[in-house]
Parts: sequence; C-alpha cells; structure tokens
Amino acid sequence: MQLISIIPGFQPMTDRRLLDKAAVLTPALVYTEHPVPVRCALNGEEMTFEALASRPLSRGDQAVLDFGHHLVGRVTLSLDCAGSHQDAPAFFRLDMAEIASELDEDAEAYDGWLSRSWIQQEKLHVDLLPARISLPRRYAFRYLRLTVLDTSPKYQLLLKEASCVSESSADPEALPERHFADSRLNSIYEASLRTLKDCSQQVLEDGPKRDRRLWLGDLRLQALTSYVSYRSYDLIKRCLYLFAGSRFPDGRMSANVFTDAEPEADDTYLMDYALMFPLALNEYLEETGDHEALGDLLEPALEQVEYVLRHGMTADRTVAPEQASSGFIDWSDGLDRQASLQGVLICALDAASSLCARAGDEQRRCRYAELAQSMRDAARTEFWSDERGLCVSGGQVSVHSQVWMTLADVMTGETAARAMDAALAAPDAPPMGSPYMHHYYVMALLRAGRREQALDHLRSYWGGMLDAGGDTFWECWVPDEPRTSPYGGMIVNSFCHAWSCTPAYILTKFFLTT
Ligand code: RAM
Repeated sequence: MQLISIIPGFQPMTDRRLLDKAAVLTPALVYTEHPVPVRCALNGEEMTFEALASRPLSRGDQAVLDFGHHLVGRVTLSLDCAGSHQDAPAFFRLDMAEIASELDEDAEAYDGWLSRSWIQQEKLHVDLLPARISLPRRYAFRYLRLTVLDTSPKYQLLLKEASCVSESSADPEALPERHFADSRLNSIYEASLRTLKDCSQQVLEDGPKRDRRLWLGDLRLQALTSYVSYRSYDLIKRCLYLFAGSRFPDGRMSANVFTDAEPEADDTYLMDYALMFPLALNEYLEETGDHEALGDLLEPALEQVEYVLRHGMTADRTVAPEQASSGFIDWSDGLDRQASLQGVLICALDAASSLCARAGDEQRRCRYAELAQSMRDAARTEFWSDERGLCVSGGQVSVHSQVWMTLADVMTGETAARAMDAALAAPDAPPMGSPYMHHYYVMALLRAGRREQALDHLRSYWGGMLDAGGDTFWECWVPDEPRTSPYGGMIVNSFCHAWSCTPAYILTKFFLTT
C-alpha cells in the first residue's frame, strides 16, 4: 500500500487565530552535549576514540562511532591531516544510522516509493585541513560511520573529535521514578520514554529521521504516553491547534501537517486519523480541564465526525465499503478496513459525546451517544458471525477487525478475547504490520480482561525490538519478517517512531508495581 495523495490546486483552509495560539505554545529545545562517542571501531577493530583519533586514515578506511544510545541532534567533527602537505581535498562519506544493522543497507540500491533524500548520508570535500565541520542537518542516529573516499598519496586524514549536541523539548526533570515487575519491563519502559523524548521536538514528530512531521494517529499515542511521563501539555495543545488551524477547505483534518515553515495541512486525508482528533482532544481535556481548548477545538473536533456521518455511511449505519480505502488502520496490504473503521467511528462518537457533555451541550451529547449505540448494533448485524465466533469484514477475517470491534464494545469480555485469538490463528488473516496496530491489540486485550496475555505480548513484541538492536522503538516491526518495510527498503524505515512509544503508557496505567 502506497500512501501518496496529491490533490491538484489544494489550498488548505487557514484559521489564523488558532495558528497564532499554536505559535505561542512553541516549546524551547533543551540541548545536551555528547562530547565523545562511547565506542569505536576502525576497519572492524574495536578501539577507544582516543586511539582512533591518532590513526591516520586513507582511502577505503572506515571508522564507526557509537554514541551509546539514540540521539537527535547536530554533529561536529574536528579534522586534521597527517603526513606531508595536503595537496588534494579530503573526500569522505558519512552514514548516520539509528541501529547498527542500518549501516549494512545499500543506500544506492533503494528504489522504493519514498524519497531517497531521507537516507542520512553526506559526501563531503574538505579543501583545507585542519578544519572543524558542523554537519548541515539535524540527524537521528546512534552510529556514525566515516568512510574515506580519498586523501592522496602525500597525506592522511585524522579524525580528532566527533561530538553531538542533542535536542529535544521533553524535560527529563518531569519524569517520575518508576519500577516494574522485572528488568525486561524496566528496559522496555526506558526505551519507550527515550522514543518519546527523541520525537518531542517543536512539534511531536512521527520520527526524527523521517518524516519529522506531525501525524494525527501518532499524536494521540504520544499524548497518552506523555501524560504519564513528560507531561508536555503545552506541546500537545500546540499540536491539536495546528491540526485545527490548517485543514481541508471542507473542514476535514489532514492526516498530517507540515510545520517547518508556515504550518500547512498536507493534502492527505485518512478517515481514521481525522476521527482520532475527538479522542485526542477528549483525553487532553481529561488531563487538563483546559476550557480555552474546549472552546476553540470542540467544533473542529465534531466536524470530523459529522463529515463521516454525511459522506461515509451506508443507509444501515455502517461505514460504506467504498470509504474503507480512505482509512489507514495499519500498514497491511490487502486488509479489509471496513469493520476497523466502524470501530474507530464508534470510539470517536463516544468521544464526541463526552466533549459535548464537557461543554454542557446535552442535546448533542445524547445525539452522539445514540448514534454510537446504533452503530454498535449495526456492526453486530453486519460483521459478527455466530458460526465463526468473530467479526468478518468484506469476507475477510483479521485481527484488526476484532481489535477495533472490541475497543468499540461491539463485543466484550471473553467473546472478544476469543475472537482475537481465533483471528490470530486464522491462516489467511493479514498480519499486523506496525507497532501502531500492536498498541491497539494490547489495548483490546486489556479491555477484554486478558491482562497476562497483554503483558506477554508487550514483553515479546516491544522486547523483540530491543533484542534486535534497538534502544528506541521502531516504525515497523514484524518479528517473523524482520526486514519488512512499507516503503520498499529498510534503509528509509524510522527506528525511533512516535507510534511505538506507548509501552510506558500501558505499563504505567495497567501494570505499575511501585
Ligand atoms: C508514515 C509515518 C507516520 C504514520 C503514517 C500513516 O508515513 O511514519 O508515522 O502516521 O505513515
């Protein structure tokens, strides 16, 4: 599935007042110095950075620097020359990698549907040594590899210093100390918070390597995790205002907003992402009771639901099958999304009803609550199969459908849990493709009362990323097919990704021991 939407002549509708409020909430970044890499290797031989700094490097030499854990920041190199006079430029390539195995990927071979420009690689000429070079971009990385493309027979290159100043708007001071049942869970918790911290920039980015952008589905999960950790309320509020402040001309929210210059909605609509807005707003208000935000964002939130009610439904109150292609749900080719979208819509209607309750609007509160109920009934009629004991969407059995039907209370308790088990065991069911979907699977297990199974899954799925070399959580992880990429090549996958940061939320909410 390729996610490319281009609407010719697209002009977002701008609400200046909301965007101005978002601008005021822009957080300051906290900068941290990382003066030396913690481990190094030269042509495969491990050594200290001190030793490496005294080794003259020439054509073909490769130095790999490990900064110890994932960082988002700016890199500076101090270079010098050894040997005779520098009679030609020093020419080298730098590869920045979030996990070690990313360095084994062949950047030239990438031919997928995302831009190759995301690959974190620079080729530099340095005409005059010694030199202190600040690299041009902000990178997301733990490893930095320098490959000497050429010096000359008369001189060699010396890498005297390599440092990084990392940046994030998350304040580690705000973190409460927490411990879970065992060291495995503690490591998962820490990696989850590192993931959120590195995605917390001047907006909540989906991934600091790529797309470095505000996506609605990611935002909801980051916000939930932030409420139990960094408590970045202003940043979350800013992100909500950005989605409301630049929208499709018909009021729909875009799946993501470009924020590097003047905020601008992307011309990409994903029905389930837009429906996440009322949920995210309701959760934000639950945390903060922020009246200003309720006043400003209630109508934009309700519009997301109203749009789907007007344009996306069949007469018998199910999401129209032809609308299903405007949903995301998961990176999963061939997934029938109709039942999942119905589940998301029911959850959004419940959130809309709570929002109206907060605003004292009894009439609309009742309307949304009734609509949610009638759509649950419709879902049971349309999707539930007594014979198979699970929901079937467009003739297809998937875990996705069971998960969203469970989260929407279309089925509950053991009935829901058994349906998920059965779908997981079904030979033709499309596999879950992203930590985003796995998050909702764990939440559905918890809702169905399967605490142990939820915790086991969290341990094995997110723990699996740590075993495979992560110290932050990834955009994509399919344990049986570790090289899976939705983009046609792992080298553009993000290995510190917003929607994967939720273990800290799940552990704190449901499994806190001290
Ligand atoms: C990708 C991004 C983002 C996600 C969308 C649907 O482009 O990684 O995190 O929300 O897909």
